[in-house]
Amino acid sequence: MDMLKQKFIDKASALGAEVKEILREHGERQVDKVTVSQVYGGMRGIKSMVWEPSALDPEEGIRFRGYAISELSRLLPTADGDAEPLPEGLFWLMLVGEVPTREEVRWVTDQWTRRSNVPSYVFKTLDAMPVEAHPMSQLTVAVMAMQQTSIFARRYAEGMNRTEYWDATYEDTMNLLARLPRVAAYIYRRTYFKGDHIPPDISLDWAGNFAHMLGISHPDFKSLMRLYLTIHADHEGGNASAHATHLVGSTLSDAYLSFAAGMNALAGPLHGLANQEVIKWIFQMMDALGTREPSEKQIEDYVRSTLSAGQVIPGYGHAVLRKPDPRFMAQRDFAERYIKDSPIVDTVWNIYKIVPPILQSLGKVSNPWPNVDAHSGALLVHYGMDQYSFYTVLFGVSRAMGVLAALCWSRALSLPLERPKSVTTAWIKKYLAAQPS
Ligand code: CMX
Repeated sequence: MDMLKQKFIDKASALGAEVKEILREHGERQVDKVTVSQVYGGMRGIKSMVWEPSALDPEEGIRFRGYAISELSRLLPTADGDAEPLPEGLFWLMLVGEVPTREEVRWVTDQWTRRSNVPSYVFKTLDAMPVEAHPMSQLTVAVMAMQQTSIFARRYAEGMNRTEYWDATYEDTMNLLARLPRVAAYIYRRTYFKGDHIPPDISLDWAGNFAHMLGISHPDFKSLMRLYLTIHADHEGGNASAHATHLVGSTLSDAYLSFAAGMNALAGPLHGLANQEVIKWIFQMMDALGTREPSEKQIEDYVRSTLSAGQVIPGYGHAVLRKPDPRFMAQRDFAERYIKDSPIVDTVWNIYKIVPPILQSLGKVSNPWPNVDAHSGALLVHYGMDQYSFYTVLFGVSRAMGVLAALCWSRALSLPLERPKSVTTAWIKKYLAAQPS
């Protein structure tokens, strides 16, 4: 058994025993009360699932196994000569709850390199699609094509014992994570560069090799990819892509089927697609104003016209966060360290000054602050990646680490089929009528 797998099952066995005990002693105790607004309102705040890799605090933002993003930058191993954390280290941390050593991170890089071969029929499947197909649709199709190679699906069909589900899920997770950069880079190059593909460089780390295969040659772009793939990896379990992965996984669908479901959720404009919408909106504003350097007054007028047209300001607001997203701040910090004089970055910073008070003044927006998507596109544009319809694929490659680490935990803890109860409005009315007001 490999060392990460061994470490994972040791931790999972210990936590599994603890959970059994918690359920035996406290199973009937109440965690929370549910309100009628929550029943109608997208289940906001209802505590109804466990998710080990990360937890989200409305004020402080995301913590991966208790560590804030600022701490990860200090604690996780980096590539030689780089300051940004290696995403492989975050995956290790999310899976087993320990900050890995340099050697352990190197081991993950090596594993993912060894497992990165993508069957040629997957590329042929992609080539059968029109290049105009949205890159997120292409990603889901490629993941579904790879499902044919699922170790979980094969072993399940052969009659696998349920005590081995976690093992097969771990194998699928490692293989899928290893292959995703290759698949995503293939989609990028076929969609925007007439299929002029760049072979992998196996001397590089996971994110560095991804940057290389995308074909963006600026050396800082590798650093950006390392940071980008780290900070987008997980946002606890209730967000739509994580929850969709979890829900589908709860039927014992394998990692490929489950992750593809999560990616379909990420492709929605209220979720991950917001990262493309932000830059699309900024480009539209610049075109409408006829300048690449809009003034604060011009931005303010454009924000108001967007709201009057009944549209949201993409990249602002959040279902849980109530402060500026630390992932936005981490990208701002990256821009401060690496980028001088970029009109697109300056515009993003000006939007950050202007949008929150306007949203606040509407009196209905729960969180007027920027989320992760408000900044990411500007960094990509700066390094020459202005094909914004690809941006959500980058988010998806990163998000795979969190949702698949969580899927390993679901299998190891034998979490059951997810099946919440729905009610009709007639039931709500009857229930309310029977309650003292
Ligand atoms: N611009 C304009 N109006 C906004 C807004 C924004 N950025 N954010 C919220 N509102 C509005 C909502 O549309 C809602 O209006 P109605 O009551 O008229 O329907 C009202 O404010 C209350 O919504 P909320 O409680 O503040 O926010 P929700 O939890 O319902 O939704 C989110 C959260 C992210 C969908 C919402 O803020 C939004 O649409 N933001 C823009 C899209 C975006 O950036 N999404 C990415 C989120 C991060 C990610 O998943 O990647």
